[in-house]
Amino acid sequence: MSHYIKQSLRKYFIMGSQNCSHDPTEILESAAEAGITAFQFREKGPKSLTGNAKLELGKQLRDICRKHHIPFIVNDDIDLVTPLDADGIHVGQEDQSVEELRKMFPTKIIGLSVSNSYEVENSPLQVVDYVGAGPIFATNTKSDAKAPVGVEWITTLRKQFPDQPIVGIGGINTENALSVIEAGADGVSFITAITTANDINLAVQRL
Ligand code: TZP
Ligand code: MG
Repeated sequence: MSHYIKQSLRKYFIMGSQNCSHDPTEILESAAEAGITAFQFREKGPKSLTGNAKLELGKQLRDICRKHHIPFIVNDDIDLVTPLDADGIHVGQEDQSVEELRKMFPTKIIGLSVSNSYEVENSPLQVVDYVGAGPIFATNTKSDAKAPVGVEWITTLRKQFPDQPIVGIGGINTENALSVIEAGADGVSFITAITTANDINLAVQRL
């Protein structure tokens, strides 16, 4: 399981329609063709879809992931996990407890964001499949993002948890992705590195 998770975290693309200047299904299709290894549906914040429109977009994006054999993870929306038959769910520190989630979804992938040692000490990491560590670099994508923690946060986590699947998040692009991997992450996750790329194929290759 852990080996499969680590491989899936390698190039982990996250987005919702609010991040896209054109059709999100086209963007995901291009990214999947180019070789992303996982996708997270994060439909939230200003200009995001709600209700049935959100569900319908989720289904389309899920089908693209299925076609390309990559895990489809939903962000926060516990209510979407079953209707979308998602492969997993990613939550932050302020969301539903991961112990509760594990009871609800015994076999799904569960990811948890951790930004500092306090959060790590107070999180039951044994029930999660991977941690998202960040924001590593400054980002404008998430309005309530915490201060950047740098690749040192990856180094710290890797020392403390030699076998834990870890993915970096926040401000990761084609120029700095390697530094995140070199610090010990299993992979990188990113929104704007793809949604604003002129050439999605090239951006995924470089990442
Ligand atoms: N969580 C921490 S930073 C972030 C999220 C969802 C946004 C990442 O977006 P980008 O565009 O890759 O910096
Ligand atoms: Mg959240």
